[in-house]
Parts: sequence; C-alpha cells; structure tokens
Amino acid sequence: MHSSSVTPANDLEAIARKGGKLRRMAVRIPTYMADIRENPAWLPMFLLARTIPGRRAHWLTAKASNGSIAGLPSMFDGVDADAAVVALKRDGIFADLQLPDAVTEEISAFAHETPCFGNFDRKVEFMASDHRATEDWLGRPILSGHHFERALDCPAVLAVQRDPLLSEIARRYLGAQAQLITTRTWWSFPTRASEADRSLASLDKYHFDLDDWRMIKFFFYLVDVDAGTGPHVYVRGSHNKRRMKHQLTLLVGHPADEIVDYYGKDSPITLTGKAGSGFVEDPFGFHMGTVATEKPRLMMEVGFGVSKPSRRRFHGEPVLR
Ligand SMILES: O=C(O)CCC(=O)C(=O)O
Repeated sequence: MHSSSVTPANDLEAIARKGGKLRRMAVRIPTYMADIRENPAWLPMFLLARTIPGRRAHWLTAKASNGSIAGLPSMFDGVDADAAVVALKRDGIFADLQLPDAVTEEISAFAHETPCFGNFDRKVEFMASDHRATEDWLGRPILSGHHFERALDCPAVLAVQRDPLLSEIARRYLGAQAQLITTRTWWSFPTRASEADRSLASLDKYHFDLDDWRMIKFFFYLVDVDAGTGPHVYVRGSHNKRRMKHQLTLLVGHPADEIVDYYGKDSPITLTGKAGSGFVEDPFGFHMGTVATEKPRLMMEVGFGVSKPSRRRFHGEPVLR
C-alpha cells in the first residue's frame, strides 16, 4: 500500500521532469538549426565542445597573445589583467570590475528611453516603464526585454565594448584569436514566466553556454542588484571539470542538486552588487540568471570567442518557432 501509493507519484514527477527537460531543449532547437545553416562549422563545435577532451584539444590551438595595452586609455583604472586571468583560470570567474558612474548612468538612461523587445519577440516592443501594461495587453508574462542592435546606438555601450582592458583579458585567456562575439543590453523583469520563456532567457537553471569552443563573457549590472533583483550565479571551478554524464548529453541545463553535489555546496557564488559592478566569467562553467522577484534587473554583456560571430546572436537574439 505504502509503496504503491508512492511509486505512481514518483513516476509522475519523473515524467514531469523529463517533460520539462524536453520543453527546455525544444525551445532552443530552432536557434541551433539556424546556427548550423548559417555556419556548418558550428555542428562539430555543438557536438564536441561539451566534452572535456574535445575542449582540451581545441585549447591546444590557442596562440599566445603578443599585444599589450600598456599606454592605452581604459575606463577600468587599476584593474590588473593578470589577476583577472589567474582568477579566470582557477575559478572560472573574476568579479572585481567597476564601470565609471558616468558610463553606468548613460547606459541606464539609454535603456530607460529606448524601447526593448519582450521575450525576444520583435513584435512585442515596449518601454521598460510600460512592462506591466504591456503584459496586460499581451495577455502573458514578459520575462525579458532586449534592445538587440539598438544597444550599439549608445556611445557608452560602444565605449565599454571597445575598452582595451576587455580585449586584453580575452586575448590572454582565450589566446590571440579572441574576438568580440556578443554585445547586448537587456532587462529581466519580475514576473511569473513559463518554463519555455525561462529557458530562452537562460534563467533559473544551471547551464553552460555552447556558442563557441572557447569564450568569456563580461557582465555589468546597470541597476543595484540584490537578492530580489535576479542576481547571476556562477559555480566556481566548473569551467574545467565536468561529470561524464554532463558531457555525454545534448542538454546544457542540469538540476541544481546534481551541480551542488558534484562541485560542492560552497562552489556557487551569487553575484550581487551596485549599479556599475561587473564580472567576467568562462561560461563553460555552470551559471544562471535567477528570476527577479522584486525589481527589474538591467544588464549588459560583452562576449569574446574564437570563431566567426553570428550577426543575430551578436545581440543575443534566438530564433523563435
Ligand atoms: O541573465 C543572466 O544572469 C544569465 C545570462 C546567461 O545565462 C547567459 O548569458 O548565458
């Protein structure tokens, strides 16, 4: 009696979990297919870059970086690129970046004044201050608001993207082939989002990125981010060590208990901070954004990789079904 009443519930839970996994994966398939059509070289990367041997083999092609930024003006005064690269190699993350106030204010003002696109859908265009009204009009939750290519209309965004310190860290970590592959700004809104929307926005589930063989991403908060603003979480050390089960699956997202059991309960770091604070991470390490519960989060990302960038993905735009 006891076991028969428990087993079906467990089965249902397992089926639901599997259904959730499939839904999360299905939502990314149109993007993966578009990537392969645009650049067939993406297929071997997609299949092999998730494995540690595949990755290590690719790291062997990294060329030593010979350039130096000594003498070039940077807005990140006092940041030691060597210390950043040491931390990236050891932990997968360096969390000691700070934008000048004027830059933070300029990007924040731009994001408040520029319409964004909800849930990556170009038909859902609205100002961040109209988020609730737009949800009412649309009849469903809006989790994210991206500015896509409009971000490059903001001179301060361009100044961050082109800052020599970022490319210096990228070249020293990824090798001389490092090149810019993403620049995006976006809002994450507090709302009750569906599993599919959370998956598209890479929220609330530990995952690793498979957009290139070797990558780093710089993230900057443009509002104060505390526990209620959907802070980013990164699992230290998970960028160079991977459970076999997580290498031999097409899924990039995995349950938190599996991650914490393997990497240790002290390995996840939750990144809260003032507007303007930033960090750089190797996104092969497990990470996630969390869904904001109280206030919208405004974030900027500048990503570097070693392969030809995709125009669409440059601004974080997936393909919707
Ligand atoms: O929104 C975030 O904090 C995470 C974004 C993310 O997971 C990603 O860019 O891969």
